[in-house]
Amino acid sequence: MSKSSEIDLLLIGKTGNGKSATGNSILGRKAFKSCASADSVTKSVDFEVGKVNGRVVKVVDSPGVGDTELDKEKAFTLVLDGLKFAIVANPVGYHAFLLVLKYGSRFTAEEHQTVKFLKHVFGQSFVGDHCIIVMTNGDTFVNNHEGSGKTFESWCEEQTGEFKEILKECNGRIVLFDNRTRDEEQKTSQTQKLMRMVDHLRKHGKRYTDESFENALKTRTLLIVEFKEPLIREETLAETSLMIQKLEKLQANRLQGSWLKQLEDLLIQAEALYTKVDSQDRGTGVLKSLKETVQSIKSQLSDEIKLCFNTVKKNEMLANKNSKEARTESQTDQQGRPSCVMEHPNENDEPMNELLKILEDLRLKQTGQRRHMMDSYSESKGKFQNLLFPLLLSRFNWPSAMSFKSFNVTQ
Ligand SMILES: Nc1nc2c(ncn2[C@@H]2O[C@H](COP(=O)(O)OP(=O)(O)O)[C@@H](O)[C@H]2O)c(=O)[nH]1
Ligand SMILES: [Mg+2]
Repeated sequence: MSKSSEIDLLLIGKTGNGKSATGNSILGRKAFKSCASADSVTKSVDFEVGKVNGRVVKVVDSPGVGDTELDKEKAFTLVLDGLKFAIVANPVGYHAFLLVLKYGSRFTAEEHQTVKFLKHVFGQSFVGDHCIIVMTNGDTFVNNHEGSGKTFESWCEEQTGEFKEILKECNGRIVLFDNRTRDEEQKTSQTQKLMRMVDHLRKHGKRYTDESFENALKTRTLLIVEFKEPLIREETLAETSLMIQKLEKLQANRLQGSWLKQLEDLLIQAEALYTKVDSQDRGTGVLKSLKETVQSIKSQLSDEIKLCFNTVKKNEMLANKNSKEARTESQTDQQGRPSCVMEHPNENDEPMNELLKILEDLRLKQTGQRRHMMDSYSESKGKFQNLLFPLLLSRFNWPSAMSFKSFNVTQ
């Protein structure tokens, strides 16, 4: 597919708009499978080469964007991989992207989403630099305006809203196609009109190449991470919720059994989770708040481990002090002197003071962290209220899991 043709065209657009039928009209033969049923839509990238007015034209048909399944991961991946393949497998690039729209179906929010999606995939300027709109169902247009004398051009000028915007962005490059016509003259004239627009783009612009696609990598990555964010969020919050529950259990049974070992394991788990979320974020910043949540749990675990070490240290020092006192007492007995008074009484209180200080610091820190986590939770809740949080709230009893134990130093 990499050999350069005189003209390379890529068909894009929503399933059912008539991409394959348009490809067939351009090539003048039934090259692509075009059908009314959504079951047999183009699922892979197909290309066909033909001669149009003596010029070699390559037409590439891609899987449709914006069909009813686009919200499903499988369909998303299929479309994205298909478009990627269409670009990468044809490194010489395309002279034009034919954005296929269907006359009669309004330029809806869904169509607008399709264009937005394609901009994310190909780069923000691809519509302005490389797109030609092919409006199919030209026969319906003619039937609707029969006798009114309205031309397609004047109809375009009357349009408002999103459609007007996209047409403006395309510098008015639009052509009406009737893919069902049997009129040879009409077949030729609509294809020739399209070819004139392609030639105009050829003269004034560059091909859309692999390099242009590389440049759009940032927006494409953003699109992918944004798409996957709800799922990553659900998985991560489920894992962090379990970690918090474990931490709370360990905090309630300090210094018992393999307490330290369990804490350390939990910290390793939190660190691994942080690394995972960080790599899933792919430098886009989309998962920032999620990373902060995991970071906060990591800090709390580190603090808990620090506390554990200090407690052990304190116990050791107390044990040392007791054995020193016992030794001093026995020496005094032997030498017959009065009992020894400790030289630096305050020094012996140091471990306890240190522990109290750590406990207080921890309490203050965790209170702050809890506030921060609840804030980011509320923020996310606003964003995803229709998606995952009601589910999480019910499934993981989130607010109670988030209420970290604060240490009461007076107890
Ligand atoms: N009436 C009419 N139907 C069309 C036209 N272009 C495509 N169709 C029909 O629209 C349906 C979907 O076309 P298809 O090329 O498979 O769309 P794709 O999914 O975008 O490739 C098919 O039943 C086509 O026959 C057109 O210009 N006029
Ligand atoms: Mg098709």
